[in-house]
This record gives sequence, structure tokens and C-alpha cells, in this order.
Amino acid sequence: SPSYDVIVLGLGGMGSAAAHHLAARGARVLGLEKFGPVHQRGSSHGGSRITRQSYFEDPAYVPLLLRAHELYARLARDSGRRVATLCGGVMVGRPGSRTVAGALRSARTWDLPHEMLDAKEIRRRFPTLAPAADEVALYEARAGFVRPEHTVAAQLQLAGQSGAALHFQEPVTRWEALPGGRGVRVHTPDDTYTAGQLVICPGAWAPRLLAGLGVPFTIERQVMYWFAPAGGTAPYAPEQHPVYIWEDAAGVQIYGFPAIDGPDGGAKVAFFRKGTLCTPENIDRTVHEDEVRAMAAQAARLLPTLPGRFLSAATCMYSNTPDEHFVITRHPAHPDAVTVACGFSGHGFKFVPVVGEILADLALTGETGHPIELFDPGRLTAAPVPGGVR
Ligand code: PYC
Repeated sequence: SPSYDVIVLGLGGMGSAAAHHLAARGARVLGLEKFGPVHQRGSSHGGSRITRQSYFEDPAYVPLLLRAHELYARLARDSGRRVATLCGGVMVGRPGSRTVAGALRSARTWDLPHEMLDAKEIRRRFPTLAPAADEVALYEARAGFVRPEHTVAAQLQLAGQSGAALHFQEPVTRWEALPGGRGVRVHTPDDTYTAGQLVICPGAWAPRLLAGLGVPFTIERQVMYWFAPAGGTAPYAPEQHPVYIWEDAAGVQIYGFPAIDGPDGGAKVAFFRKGTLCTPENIDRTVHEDEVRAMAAQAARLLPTLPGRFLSAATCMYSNTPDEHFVITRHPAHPDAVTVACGFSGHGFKFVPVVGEILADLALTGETGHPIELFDPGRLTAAPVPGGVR
């Protein structure tokens, strides 16, 4: 059975980033992926993901975002692919909403360039947006969108150029850490492989592949929608239109993009959460008319011209942790041989290249200089009960 320095399980956004960073540092890497390269079956498709820096979720993410922005620029340079575009972004809602207040907290904590806009100023600067009189926005120029498919393709390309072996259509059926610190063994229908280190980036397959971690993941079906705006896409061109996250008075968030694929591509919009529970096996890939109607109605409240004509929709999956913070760690049961990155909870893609860097650090040196304390799964697992009985 062939042997490697590191096996990377899963070659979606995070796994392809890990394979790229590990191989670039000279490790002998095997990447194993259940589907083909750049597939549509997980959480790394749909043409666009938001990137931003004034992070409403927690200021602890900001240093990672700053590094991710640098690494996206480097990835674009090294691969020759357009992976990220900073067209600006607005976080819109009432001043006390999580979206606005949280973004402002991160901006102030890290002294990030930003502007606060009242409703009148939002309408003046961005005429497609029609906020209520009591809504405001945090605008930042260093927000925009990343391209998930181009990003994965770029990372696979660079991993391959650095000598990584990348096997597609080869699902991992089982893995085990070998006793005595002798690395790991990974089984697929085709072969059994050994390596010193295993990096697991399972996406929505975390509940099965990382059952031993003890984290109660939930997998959520999400829908992305594309509409042709009434009156044409010109006002939605990325040269003048920001990405946006808008939180209404009930706390419901939608997010969306400019028309990034030209006049015929429409503009993408989606609910941030509000998904339904699923598994990768039973997810309903059909998008129903009532869903399209609900999306159009909510989008029209902020962007009255956006839902001119429904063009298309696609499903994908979030892999949620209970507190929606990531899990990035050495595996607590196999700290010498196994590293995991999972539970990205619908907001991970913008971090892809910095997660690749962190995973390479952890797998090759056992530690990282990046701040990942927030991502320790110990916060989510029940404390061991004395006597070992739960
Ligand atoms: O991470 O910015 C984000 C995001 C918006 C909607 C889903 N994820």
C-alpha cells in the first residue's frame, strides 16, 4: 500500500487548500475525493461567496480574514485565475442588529477602514437598495466576492504542479490512526494507503467521517437564487454594486451579489440561514415554487427591482456547529496524526486559503501561529463525567 507524508481527505474548498499548501512546502501529499474535481455536490459551488473583513460574527476572525485576503491575491497571481474581486460590501439593518453592530465592533476593534451610512446615504450611493428609514449600513471597500469553483480549481492546479497525487472518484470508506504514533491508514474501495499525517476536510460528510469527534453537527439544505432584475442588470454591475448582507427587524438575514456574470447571468441572492435539515444522501435538490416566491418577496423589501424574473436556483449544504463557529484542530483522540477542519457553518469559504495554511502548519509542525482558539471543539463536546458514564 502506497505511503505518503500527508493524506488529505476531501478536495473541496478546504481540502484543496490544504493539499496546495502542504505540497508547496515539499510534503508528499495524497488527496482523496469522493466526486470529481470542482463538483457541485457539497458546499463549494454556486459561482460566488461573500468576502468581507468587518466580521459581525466575532472580531476573533479578523486576523484570519486579513491573511485570507493576502492569500487570495497570491492564489490569483500564482494560478492565473480570477478568484476574488473586491467590489465593496454593505452590512445593512437596524443599528442594534447583529449584522450592523457586530460588523462595527470588528471594524473598531481592528481599526478597519469603513463608513457608516444612514438610509438616505445608502439610497444615494447604491440606488438599487431601498432601506427603511431606521436602517443603516456599514460599508467597507475591502469586501466583495470570491469564486468557489475557480478557487478550488486553482488550488488543485497548484497542488498538482507541486507534485501532489490527487485521486478523484475515490471515496474514503474508513480511516484509523495506527498505534504507537505510526501514522494513519486510510481505506478506499481501490486501495489502502498509509501516511504520517491525515488531514480531514469532510464538509457535509463530517457526521459520518468525524463521528468520534463528539461535535453535534447539523447539515442544512440551502438554496441560492438568480434573478434578472427588472429594468436590466446595468445598475447591478459589480463596478457600482456592492455585495450585501441585510438583516430585517425579525433577525432574518439575506445576502447577495452584483450581477457578476454579465447581462445574462442575473444577480444571485439567498437567505443566509433558514435552511432545512438534510444529509448529503437525502438532500432535496429540487427548488420549489413557494421557495422562489418567499425569496423574491424578502429580496424585494430591500432591492425592489431585483426579483424581476426568476432565472434559476441551486442547492448546497451548510455544515453547522451549535454556535456557528468553525472546528479547526488536531483531533483530540489522535493529536499526533490527525488534523480536522469542519463545521464551517455557512461562512467558511472566504477563509479557504488561510485554512489551508493553518492545516499545513498543524499537520507538519503540530502547531500554528494563527489564532484558532475559537475553533477548539472542546467548547462543544460534553465534559467527561467522573467515572466515564454519561
Ligand atoms: O459568509 O458572508 C458570508 C455569508 C453570507 C451568506 C452566507 N455566508
